[in-house]
Amino acid sequence: MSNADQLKKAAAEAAMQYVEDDMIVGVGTGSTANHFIDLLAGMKARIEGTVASSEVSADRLRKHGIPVMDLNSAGQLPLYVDGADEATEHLHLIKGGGGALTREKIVAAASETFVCIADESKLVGTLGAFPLPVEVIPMARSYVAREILKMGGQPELRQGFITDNGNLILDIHNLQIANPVELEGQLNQIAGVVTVGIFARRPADVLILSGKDGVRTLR
Ligand code: ABF
Repeated sequence: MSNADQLKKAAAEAAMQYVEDDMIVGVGTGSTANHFIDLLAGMKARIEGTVASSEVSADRLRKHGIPVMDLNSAGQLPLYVDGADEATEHLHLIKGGGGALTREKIVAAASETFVCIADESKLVGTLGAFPLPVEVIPMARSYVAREILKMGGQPELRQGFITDNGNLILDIHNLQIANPVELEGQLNQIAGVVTVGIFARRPADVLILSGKDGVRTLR
């Protein structure tokens, strides 16, 4: 396992302490979340099931024999564990590099505690060096891109990518996100935007960061 992968696994291991018996656990997407899924397999008999934030994660969960439930039948979730592309000390995040941001935002919204797991390289002072993913309805692609240009961002269509919901992703470059709560709201207001990859209005509740000196937790 590479060093980077070991750090991701360490963060996932630290998140296991939040999993309790009989829980329905919200499970995220990406290489860090994959470590969490693999660890969850070790206690699958003790949890009631999971809700997945993507088809890819649902497949991985099922391969381990972990039950995957529909959010509509699961109701409010006690816990959601997922990675991020960038995170601040205020627990604001950029997510969606893997394209699963809409379901991730829904699962985060429906969860009491959102535990974000990441290696320390994801911690930034200001969000925006990572291109901000925005999921858009296909017919609104050009309109949304023009509106984003007016706001000073450089939108780029993610080539050859369709989300689990049948939509497109614009990745916005050159943003210095000084006020994530405000920008999340502004982008959400553009007609045709489905989901913005800023998670600031509903930030993480716990941020587990792993580095060469160990794991630390921000709240
Ligand atoms: C998901 O996976 C996303 O929101 C984010 O884009 C990505 C992080 O992936 P990784 O853990 O592979 O860096 O959580």
